[in-house]
Amino acid sequence: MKLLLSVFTRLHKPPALTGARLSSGARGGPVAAGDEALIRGSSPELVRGLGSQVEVRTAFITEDEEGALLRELEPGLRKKRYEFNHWDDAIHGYRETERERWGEACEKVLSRVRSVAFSEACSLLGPVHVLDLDKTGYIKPHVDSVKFCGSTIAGLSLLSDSIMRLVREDAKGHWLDLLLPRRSLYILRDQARYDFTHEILKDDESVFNGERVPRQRRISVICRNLPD
Ligand SMILES: O=C(O)CCC(=O)C(=O)O
Repeated sequence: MKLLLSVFTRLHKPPALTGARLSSGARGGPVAAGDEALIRGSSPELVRGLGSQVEVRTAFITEDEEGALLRELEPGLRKKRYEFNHWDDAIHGYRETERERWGEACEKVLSRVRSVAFSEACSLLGPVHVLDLDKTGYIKPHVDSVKFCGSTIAGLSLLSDSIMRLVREDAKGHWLDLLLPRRSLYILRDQARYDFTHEILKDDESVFNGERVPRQRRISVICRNLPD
C-alpha cells in the first residue's frame, strides 16, 4: 500500500532475543493493574542509555477521547479490507488510512500529542497515519524510511494493549520491549528511531515480563516529523 511503501523500509528478520529481562526503572506510568514498569530491556544500562528517546505514557487519552477518534476513523476504515499479503511482507493483517483534517475533539488530542512529542521548531508530516491491525495482524521489525520521516515517531494505541519490540540493528542482543497499554502514547526519538528496528508483536507472542498481553484488534494513530 502506498503509505506503508513509503514509511516501512529496511525490513529485518526477527532475531532470537537473548539477555535477562531486567526491570528497567523505566519512564512512563505504572500499568493499571500493578506497579510494573512499561519498558523492559536486555540490560538496565541500555534502558538508561536511551533515556527520553523511548517513552510510554499511560492513559494519555481518556475513554471519551478514544471514542471520538474511533467515531471519526471507523466509517472510512470499514470501507477497506484487511490486507494479509503485503508484497514485501512488512505487515500482516492491516488496513490503513491517513487523515489531515480532524474534528475539534480529535484535533485537541493530536495537539496534545504534538506538544509532548515534538519541539515547536520541527516541521511535522501533515497527514496523520492510521494503522488498523486485525487481531491476527502484526508488524515485522523495520526501521522507518529516513527519506520520508524525521527523528521522532509518536503513536496512540486504541482498542488494545500491545507490545512493541525494539532491537538494535547492529547488536541483536540489545533489545527493549515496550508495553503499550490501550489509550497510551509511545514516543521513539533519535537513536531509538534510527538504530533500532521496531515491531508490534503478534497475539501469540504477546508476552511482557512473563505475563500474557492479549492482542485484540488495534488501531494506532501515528504522528511524525519531516526529515531535516
Ligand atoms: O502501529 C504502530 O504503533 C507502529 C507503527 C509502525 O511501526 C510505524 O509506523 O513505523
